[in-house]
Amino acid sequence: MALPKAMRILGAATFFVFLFLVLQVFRAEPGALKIPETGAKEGEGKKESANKLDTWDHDPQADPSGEPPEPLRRVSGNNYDPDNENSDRINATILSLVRNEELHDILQSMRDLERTWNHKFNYPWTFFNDVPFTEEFKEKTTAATKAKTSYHLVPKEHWEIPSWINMDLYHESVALLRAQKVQYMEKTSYHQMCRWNSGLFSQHPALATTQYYWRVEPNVHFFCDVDYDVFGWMQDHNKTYGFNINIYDSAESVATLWPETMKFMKDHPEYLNEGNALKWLEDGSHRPDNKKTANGYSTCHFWSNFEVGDLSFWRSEAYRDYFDHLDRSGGFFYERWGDAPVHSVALGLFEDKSKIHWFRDIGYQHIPFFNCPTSPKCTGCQGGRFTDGAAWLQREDCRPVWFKHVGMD
Ligand SMILES: Nc1nc2c(ncn2[C@@H]2O[C@H](COP(=O)(O)OP(=O)(O)O)[C@@H](O)[C@H]2O)c(=O)[nH]1
Ligand SMILES: [Mg+2]
Repeated sequence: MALPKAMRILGAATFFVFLFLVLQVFRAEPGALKIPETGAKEGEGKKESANKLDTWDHDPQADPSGEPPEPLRRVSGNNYDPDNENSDRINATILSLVRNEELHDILQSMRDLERTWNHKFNYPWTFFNDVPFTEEFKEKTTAATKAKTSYHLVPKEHWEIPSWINMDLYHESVALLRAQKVQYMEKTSYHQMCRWNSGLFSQHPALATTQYYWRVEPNVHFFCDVDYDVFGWMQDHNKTYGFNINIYDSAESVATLWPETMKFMKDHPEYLNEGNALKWLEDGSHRPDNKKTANGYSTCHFWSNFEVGDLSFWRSEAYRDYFDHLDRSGGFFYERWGDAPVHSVALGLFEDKSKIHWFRDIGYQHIPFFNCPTSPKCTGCQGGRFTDGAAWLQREDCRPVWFKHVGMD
């Protein structure tokens, strides 16, 4: 017997409401990314999919986020007090290469990291400089923390332009890459800084007995309360490296980094880790032009002004050999290889990708980019915001490529 018309309309309406609700539930699933596999080959001239909004439906940071998985080491009683000789602190330091003129800016970074994390855990601060720190610098930074502070000179032989660099070629290269708008190409100290951060910081005698470090730059911001021992977490979860922003580099600045790397790998296939992230390093699907200019490297890298890492990796035989190879090739000067791409390529090749961790819960800004979680622990940044700069900066975000190949752990 046919149902009355009103019943049929009600039935259909109920069905559509149900369907709508089911779709909403699926859309809201935390971290659900939509990264289309275009299947396009490099150089097919396919229109570049450059807009973040084209490539994933929303930033995973717009989803509520909490803390990483247990075990998490917490403050309990005086276990992390600054003067506790038997504290639960592990062998780790916060470190910063910084100039005297950046005192004001490093105090800003210290205030934020102390407020959100380190006033609870009291890890020491280790400062490095290529010239002696002023008394004012030492006094003010020491006053900014209850934890220990120490100040160190970078050895001359770690900072000076190496003897094998041909200075005529260097000047010619500077002129050439300046014309290609490579930022900081003309600043010799920038090249020296990138080289030091790539391969020499881990060799500094002041860190000889230190295992983990957290790199902090002047004028960065931290937004979220972090209530666990970040270094302890790295150790307990067997992590080598923690990042929080992943972006593309200026391809011209690293044009021969990948070919040099391939030469090295030809001689040292034994260093390639079975769990490597080669696919991530070579993924040109979002920015094929970058990959082309960088001769095979996507230029996607962990933004190294934030790094939480295990120094053993930078001291490993594989990395020492790799750094020496790169250093000898001269690319820190003839091009403008950054420590970020150099570290990222090495991690992608020599480390198991499961040992690299996205610290989604550590709210952070280094102008012009953010890592901003959606969490009640955060204030001062907008959850899910990637940049407050010009709109085109959105396309610099390459986290989707990392998540595609590795996931969000
Ligand atoms: N002591 C010292 N530190 C430097 C020098 N150049 C850069 N740095 C530090 O190296 C880090 C990166 O430099 P920065 O100017 O922030 O580069 P950017 O973040 O790439 O724009 C910061 O911690 C700087 O303080 C230098 O010539 N001497
Ligand atoms: Mg900086």
